[in-house]
Amino acid sequence: MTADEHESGAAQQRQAELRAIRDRKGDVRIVPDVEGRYRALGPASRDPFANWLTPVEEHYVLHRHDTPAIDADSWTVSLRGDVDDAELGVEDLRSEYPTVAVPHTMECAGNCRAFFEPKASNVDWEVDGASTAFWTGVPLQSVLDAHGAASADGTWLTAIGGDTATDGDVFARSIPMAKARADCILAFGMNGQPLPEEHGFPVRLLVPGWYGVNSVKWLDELRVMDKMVCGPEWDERRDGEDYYTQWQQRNYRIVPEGEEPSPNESISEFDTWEQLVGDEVAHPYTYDVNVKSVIGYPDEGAEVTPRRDGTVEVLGVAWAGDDEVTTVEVSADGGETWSGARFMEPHFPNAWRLFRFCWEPAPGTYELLSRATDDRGRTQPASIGDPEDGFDALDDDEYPWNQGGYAANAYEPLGVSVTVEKSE
Ligand SMILES: Nc1nc2c(c(=O)[nH]1)N[C@H]1C(S)=C(S)[C@@H](COP(=O)(O)O)O[C@H]1N2
Ligand SMILES: [Mo]
Repeated sequence: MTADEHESGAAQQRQAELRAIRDRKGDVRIVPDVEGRYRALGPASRDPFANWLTPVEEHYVLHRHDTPAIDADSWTVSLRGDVDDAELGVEDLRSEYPTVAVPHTMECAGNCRAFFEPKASNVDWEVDGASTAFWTGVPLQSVLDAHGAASADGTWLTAIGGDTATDGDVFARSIPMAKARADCILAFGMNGQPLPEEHGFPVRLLVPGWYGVNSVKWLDELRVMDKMVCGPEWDERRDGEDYYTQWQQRNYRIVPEGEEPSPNESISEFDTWEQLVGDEVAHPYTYDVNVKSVIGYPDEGAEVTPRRDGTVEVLGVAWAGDDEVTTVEVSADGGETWSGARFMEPHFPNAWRLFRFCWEPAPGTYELLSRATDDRGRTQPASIGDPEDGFDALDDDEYPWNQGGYAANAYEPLGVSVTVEKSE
């Protein structure tokens, strides 16, 4: 087989998988991927952003390699490193540990990449790479404790996916042990249903409030370490086969134009925004999600007729990772003036909040924007900056352009244009 034939076989397989997922899910679109590598699907409309819970069918999907065919009866998660070695069967996990359900707004760190100018590479997400589900599984802390895992400050947990690496790049992510023990779960259910194969069947890591990349699907191994995956023993193709640092040290880093991401063995700041504004990490890792909001109703380009009392209800969601959104404002004049929206309770940690704004427009065409602020006083910036400004863009209320198009939370590109008709 020539390299080209191999390439086209892989491309066909990817297309077939994308179509199969779309057929199972229903109301989703295949999201364009400029390099033709990922499997990316998102909701076909803004409807999920006008509702708190995202149906499994509309939950976005993203992964890099083929979905592995896994026999759940024989599948095990291996525990390795500074912990008692073990092979955890999926049924054993279910029966030996307590079951919990946790809400989580999962957002791909590349969400909203389509608004970068010039274009950043890979999947061209608009607002569609974010969804909220209730995840069922077992607390990771109880599994780690039962096997004597190290937990001193500076301990890391590396999760390795069971998807077959396409170019030798095994899907592995490292998170600090403190987060692993605080609220992570080994998940086997989603909104009360068994985990679908494209979401990580039979078991995935779930890291509440942090970018989706950390929630490793088809979990194969958990390794307790004194550093992240970093260094030659992880960086080189072990046995001439695979390497583990691609998704931790190279991709999913916020890197300005013209720079290479510098690897780190350890860091102590896990809030993505704090890494951006602080000095510890030159090229931030995408961990805790930045504050953001999206209007779900009216949808982009909608024509609406006010109710008898002259009002139009604007609905949307706002989230801030493992921080809490405290304020959402809405503007109907492109950001000149802002009014406060109200939250619709209940509020769950690590999940978005549904907001409502009662709007009284005259007939005409409007640009509706939303802007959220978190409990640490951080507000979404207005726009995405230029490559030459680097992280200095923040000083001008602009989110820094970066090579991978990661973690952008600027509000202007996410607005909707709405035409208001005369009320009856
Ligand atoms: N094993 C494995 N896990 C993975 C990925 C992957 O490619 N392989 N993609 C990650 C990324 S980048 C995201 S955003 C989430 C998406 O999860 P979902 O498809 O269930 O929405 O899965 C993460 N877990
Ligand atoms: Mo992602």
